[in-house]
Amino acid sequence: MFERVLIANRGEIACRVIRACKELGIKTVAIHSEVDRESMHVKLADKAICVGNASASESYLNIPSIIAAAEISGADAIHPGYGFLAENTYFAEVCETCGLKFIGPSKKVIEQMGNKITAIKLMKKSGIPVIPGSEGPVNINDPKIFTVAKKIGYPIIIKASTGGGGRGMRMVVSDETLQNSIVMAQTEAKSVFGNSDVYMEKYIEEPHHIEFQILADKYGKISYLPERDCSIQRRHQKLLEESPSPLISDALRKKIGKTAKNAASSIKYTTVGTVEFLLDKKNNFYFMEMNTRIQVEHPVTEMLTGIDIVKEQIKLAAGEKLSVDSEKIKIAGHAIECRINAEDPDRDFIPSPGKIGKLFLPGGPGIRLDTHVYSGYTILPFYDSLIVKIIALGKNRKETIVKMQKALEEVEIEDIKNTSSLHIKIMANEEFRSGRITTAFLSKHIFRKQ
Ligand code: MV4
Repeated sequence: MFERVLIANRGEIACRVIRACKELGIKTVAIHSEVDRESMHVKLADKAICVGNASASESYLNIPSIIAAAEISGADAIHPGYGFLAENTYFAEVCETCGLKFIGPSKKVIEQMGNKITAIKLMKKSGIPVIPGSEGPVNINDPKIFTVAKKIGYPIIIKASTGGGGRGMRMVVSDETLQNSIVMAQTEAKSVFGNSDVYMEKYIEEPHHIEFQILADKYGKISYLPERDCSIQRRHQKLLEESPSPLISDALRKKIGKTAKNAASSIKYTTVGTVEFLLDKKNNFYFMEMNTRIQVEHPVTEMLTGIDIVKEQIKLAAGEKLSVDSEKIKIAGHAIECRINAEDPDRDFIPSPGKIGKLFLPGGPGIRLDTHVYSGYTILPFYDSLIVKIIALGKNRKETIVKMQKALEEVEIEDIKNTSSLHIKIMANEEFRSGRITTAFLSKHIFRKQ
């Protein structure tokens, strides 16, 4: 097992990882920017090192400074959390070169899955169902684009190969606008991700976004955990996640879960990761992408299964054998996570940073809070706007929704506009309560304009 882990992150996920390390008897090193001295992760860690200025590019993305901090503090491993350097192939490689264990899969797998075109090609080759599409990058001068369009049929979606978060995505409904949309997608992809490769896919209407958590050791054992339904997103940012999905039967769970396991196995995946699928109205499911990191929504699955995914991740990275079996997992009811962000829902979700006054957060049986904030803490404008993740676990979906509603009603974050009111609306919505949620839910039922 590792002796000392450096956590190359901030916020709630840095706190989450530090606590997991402490439970495993591992010493912890926090890094922070100039403006993050008062942050909770700095207080929780055994040691903290300032790695640069407020701007993430000068601190949490500053690879030379982070590596220097690890060497000076005598760390033997680095946990990247999510965001920042978590899926950066070059960072994983530098860690390896410097004799620091990167807590994640191999750099080769990070690279393969980071490029969606490569990922889809690999999955297709292994017999994993993929969305009908161009199976490679497309260019406007290539007449093949019209052949592909004819074969898969409109509507079509154009996606950036190294993209994510919905940037560079374009919907196309006919041949007339295809070339134009490809150019626009390429231009956006180039400016946002530095890579202009885009590909075409059949547009699946009102799909469900479901994902399976995977755990894998380096001896070839792989397990999958029950799915998370992440269909409720706003501008491609997840707002809430739940598990199990209200629309998936035990038989379908097993079928997609085994597919997720095969997907991970085919690329010799190690540690923890997530395989994302789109599910259409007829229960056809398609591989969409694989995330090679711990995700924001991992606590939903932890609540549901009692498995500490972060501790497992660290143990697997240290070379321990996987002790979790998919077949033996007990689903303890139903879990929902709401992400409360420092954003103003009445002003198009503009960020609302600033100093928190009085702070009242919910509690009680079946409520878990993952947060880094406290009364008097200043939410900084430089980083993401997540204040707290509220996770509720009840006997069934109905009880969990009630628990979550009550928890949300207890939230008071003085002086900071936040999204708890939006979540209260969602919990009260009949369509949501019925479980008929697709990716179109928010625009249809919550943000509907008169
Ligand atoms: C899609 C899709 C329909 N068909 N791909 C991918 C990234 C994610 N943030 C949005 N993505 C989608 N990819 C095909 N071929 C619909 C979406 C989508 C979506 C997916 C999950 C949750 C919310 C969504 C909202 C709009 C579009």
